[in-house]
Amino acid sequence: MAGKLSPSVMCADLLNLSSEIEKLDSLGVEYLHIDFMDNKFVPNITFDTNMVKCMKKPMKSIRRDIHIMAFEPQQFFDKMEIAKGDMVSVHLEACEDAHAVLRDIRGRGADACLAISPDTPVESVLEYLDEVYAILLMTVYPGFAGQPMAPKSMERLRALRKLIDESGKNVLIEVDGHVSWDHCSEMRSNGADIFVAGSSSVYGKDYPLDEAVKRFYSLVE
Ligand code: S6P
Ligand code: MG
Repeated sequence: MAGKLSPSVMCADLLNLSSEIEKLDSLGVEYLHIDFMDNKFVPNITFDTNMVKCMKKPMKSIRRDIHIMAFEPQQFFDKMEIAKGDMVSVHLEACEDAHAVLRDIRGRGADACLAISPDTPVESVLEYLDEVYAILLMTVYPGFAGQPMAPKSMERLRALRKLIDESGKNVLIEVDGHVSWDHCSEMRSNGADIFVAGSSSVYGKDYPLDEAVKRFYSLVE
């Protein structure tokens, strides 16, 4: 399977959100990465649940990749109108009963994913591998765009890929945080499948969006 792209909408031109989404859609990008924050689990706020819901409107083929950085994330699912076609990540560190939360996501027909922050051991996802579509491996500390990569991120990615492969389960790995032009190919060869692209790649100043997207795909084939 070729690498899939999930541009981080918090890095896009927020005053022209609809056309930003339409542009990605017409370029054939698989996912739109939507960071939702509660100002408790992480010290920041981005979009409210209504905005997360509204982002569905301009979408044709592109799908929502909703990354929920919030305690007890299931309280937001109804308002976001989570449904078939969505991919939804919740943080292991933020759920009292992650099994139940993942079940809730799957029950809505969406792809359920578990996110882990840089200080959470990769082995902690083992007991969830039967229940998830992907593991979202944070390669920065959640909360902000534009950060440097967290230490040991590449080693953690390799270790996670090995654990998943040895388990025999078909689980994808999504990487999120400083997935830069310099790092994305190495992440691909270390086992990442879905790439969250933000200010350090497609939303940087180096290339117009269409060129940036093409360049990204060529680096993560
Ligand atoms: C961080 C968030 C990420 C960022 C992304 C931005 O809390 O989960 O999805 O939006 O990391 O990309 P970059 O290239 O600026 O790190
Ligand atoms: Mg994110």
